[in-house]
Amino acid sequence: MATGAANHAVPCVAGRSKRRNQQRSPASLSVRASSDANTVTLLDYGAGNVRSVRNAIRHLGFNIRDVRSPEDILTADRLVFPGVGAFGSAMDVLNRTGMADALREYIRRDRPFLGICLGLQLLFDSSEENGPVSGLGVIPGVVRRFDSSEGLIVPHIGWNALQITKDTQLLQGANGYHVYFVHSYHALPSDDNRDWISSTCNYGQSFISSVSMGNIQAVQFHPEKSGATGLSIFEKFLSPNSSGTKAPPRRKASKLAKRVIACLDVRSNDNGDLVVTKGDQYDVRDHSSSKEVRNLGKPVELASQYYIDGADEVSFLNITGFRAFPLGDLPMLEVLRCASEKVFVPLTVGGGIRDFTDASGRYYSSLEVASEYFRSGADKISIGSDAVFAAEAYLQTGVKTGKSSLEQISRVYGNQAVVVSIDPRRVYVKSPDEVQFKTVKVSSKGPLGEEYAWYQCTVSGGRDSRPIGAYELAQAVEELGAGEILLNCIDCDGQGCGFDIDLIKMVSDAVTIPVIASSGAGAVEHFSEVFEKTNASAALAAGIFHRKEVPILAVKEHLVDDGVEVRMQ
Ligand code: 1PR
Repeated sequence: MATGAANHAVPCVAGRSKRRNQQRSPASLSVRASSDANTVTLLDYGAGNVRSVRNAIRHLGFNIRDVRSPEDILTADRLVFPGVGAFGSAMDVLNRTGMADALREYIRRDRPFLGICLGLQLLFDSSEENGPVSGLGVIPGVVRRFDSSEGLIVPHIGWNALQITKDTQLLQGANGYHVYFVHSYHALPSDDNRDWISSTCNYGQSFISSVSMGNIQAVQFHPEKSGATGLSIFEKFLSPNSSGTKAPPRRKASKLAKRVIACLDVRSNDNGDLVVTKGDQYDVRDHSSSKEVRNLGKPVELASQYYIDGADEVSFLNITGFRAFPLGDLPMLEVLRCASEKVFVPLTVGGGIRDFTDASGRYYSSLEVASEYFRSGADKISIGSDAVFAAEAYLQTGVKTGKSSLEQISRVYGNQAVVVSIDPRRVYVKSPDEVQFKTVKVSSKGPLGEEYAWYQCTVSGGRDSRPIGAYELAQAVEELGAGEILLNCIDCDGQGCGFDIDLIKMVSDAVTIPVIASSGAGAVEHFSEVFEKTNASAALAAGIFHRKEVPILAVKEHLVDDGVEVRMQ
């Protein structure tokens, strides 16, 4: 399914940059792009979503000329190649269309080239991904999967620190800065490719985070999602004379940072306006006489502010998406489109991702719903209720049908693009024998002195409880293709008393994919506690940020003081 080509949304006015406003008349735009200093050629072979790359290029003031044929590659002045999807299918498309040969020739001529993510990996001899599969063969070496057998969390998702090994204009000043990665495969340094390597990163072992030779550059990370650091790297490629030199980082950075995520629960209020709301244990209505849905602000404005404030990611949860057809929710799609033009860190969106038949009888697969979210600017989608049903079916039958939304979406977009959001409620028991689900010995006893609890999953925003525990669900969805878990806790949501450490430890020890701890943050100390006591990769909060009780920067400074590595801008 073509997923990346139809990104023609009307740009949000506030997302335009200075250079856009100096652009030429429509007549001059039809001149061959290769002679236009403000135009960059983009190789989007239609296997995934490159909207974020397009947004970053436009934000930096450049026009985009799409590659339609191998000749467009050869006539490019500057070529950006953001590889998406699996290595093998990308090479199939490139070989079939003649673009592989054109790319090799373009690179042989030493023309300005920037490969991103898979766009770096494809330069190598081959990859183990569903293979071995031959690559473009420009750089000696094999692309391998990160090894999770010793407990390494795979995919490698998040902000890792660049260790610059070669002086290049592209990465000038970026040494020690965190940039955003999301991948399961990586290229390893060797004697044969040493001359190419311009930076490495540390994750389990040292892997190649960028290569550079003459005018050929490629990065494993996503400059378009790496905040101000990434945009400045991107700009140095697009406009080689831009200075963009950064001061050395204020703090030593050497590994994958723990992430701090701002979450926006979004729904329509009683007037039909889409607002950011926030519940207490998932109840989002005011307890005054009005009983209105709490309105804490406008989604795009808040998301943009959190980006500026240093959020490592922003999540939108369409909390009533389970009720209606999400593609009918055009304001939500517009929110995504506008946010993605201003927010240059990853955006996740969830709510209502499932198969759906509308009033006229037309059937939409969950994959179509997810594709629309991706096209509108999401980097990851998050599945709640539907993942619970898929996990229950899988645990009952032991069969992966391949038909669940989770399986379909992760097969097409990769598991790193699929988050499963879990909404569990604590159920106290006297003894683990009372239930068939995994229990924990709780830190604080239950109301009747119970020493144990299990965490019962719910669907439809906590309205219906299901016969499955959070532990069992987490393991099942990992097997079905989830790349990350967003672990909420209804008991703690909005309470400000800290994360549910018992739950988060249990789940983060049970899976090898990243776990985002959510619900209950009320003070900076709660963030250090969750990172010290559990294996969580990220911590998410909503209420304290919306109510401006604790700034994101204060959270990060506290974490740094406590010895937790985080991204500082
Ligand atoms: O089931 O696929 O349609 O997805 C629905 C999504 O909406 C799920 O991710 C579910 O968690 C979310 N959701 C549904 N109802 C609510 C509600 O609040 N009534 N919000 C809801 C869940 C929980 C967190 C919250 C943290 C942090 N929100 O994301 O942001 O608990 O809050 P805090 O820091 O203020 O404590 P589907």
